[in-house]
Amino acid sequence: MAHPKTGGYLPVPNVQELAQTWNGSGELVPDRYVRTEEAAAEEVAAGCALPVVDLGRLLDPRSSEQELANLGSACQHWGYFQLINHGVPEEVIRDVRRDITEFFKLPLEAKKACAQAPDDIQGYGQGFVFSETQKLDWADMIYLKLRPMESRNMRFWPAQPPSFRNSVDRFSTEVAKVTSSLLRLLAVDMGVEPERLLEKFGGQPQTMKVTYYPLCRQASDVLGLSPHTDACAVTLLLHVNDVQSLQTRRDDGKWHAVEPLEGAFIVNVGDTLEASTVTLGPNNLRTKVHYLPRSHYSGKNIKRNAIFL
Ligand SMILES: O=C(O)CCC(=O)C(=O)O
Repeated sequence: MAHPKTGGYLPVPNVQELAQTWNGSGELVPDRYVRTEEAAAEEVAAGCALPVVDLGRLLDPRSSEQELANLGSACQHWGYFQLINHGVPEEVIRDVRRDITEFFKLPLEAKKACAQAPDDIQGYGQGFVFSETQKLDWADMIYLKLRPMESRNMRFWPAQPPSFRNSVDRFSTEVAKVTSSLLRLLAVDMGVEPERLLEKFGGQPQTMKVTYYPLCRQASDVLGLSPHTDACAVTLLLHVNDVQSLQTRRDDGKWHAVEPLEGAFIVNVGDTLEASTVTLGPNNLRTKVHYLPRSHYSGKNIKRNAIFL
């Protein structure tokens, strides 16, 4: 998602807290969250055939050519795919999910120990609030810079639960390996030298956004997250629970509901990767492919961990 400025966001009410009292109140959802027309604006196609890409097969010389065609097609027609056999150990995923879940269960005051600061987009709060009158997403989040190491500001890293920092650190290391492999493979698909994308994006910041979408009694009137594309090269999304609500628009122009496979990363082509399919080509014209960046979300009751590179 684009970060139009590097300063902080305007403070708004905590949605998890609001939902806790409002859901049982019988009152209508506060007007700043009502987006009935937007939420109903577009039809969602039935069923989901989001392509599944197997990193193990991509890295195996016996199957890499066939799987690379699968990867390329997913990036060109969907801008999205589910990545399986990605090699991140199960316990690393289990631990980060557990600690994220525990963090959001903490009382508000404890979570606020790592609240966003006025001049920084990191920390616990809400994202992309730039005006007192804009409509709001039905979600809270924590956003952290993970890499390079010197970009980490531990003031925003939860100290509760006590294993949180270690879990996120291990997760970040594993995800960095996955993204390096993907960037090499995507370069091959684009028809440029395998190291070309790594040279361009390898040193770029890795950030993590964990979003909590509280249950909403008026779910059809709110949006968990406004439609957007991601400003980064690639996003790896990990579902923390099994509530389905992510939607994506592919090149047929329709929205498709994503049904995540257990343990898979949902990988999203970001704007800068899409732009690379133009700028890295011969004479800066175009590589042999053109990727599609697109994503949309309208979540209701879910925590999700998105790593951006
Ligand atoms: O939570 C999701 O499913 C999507 C997250 C996302 O697209 C974002 O934070 O930019």
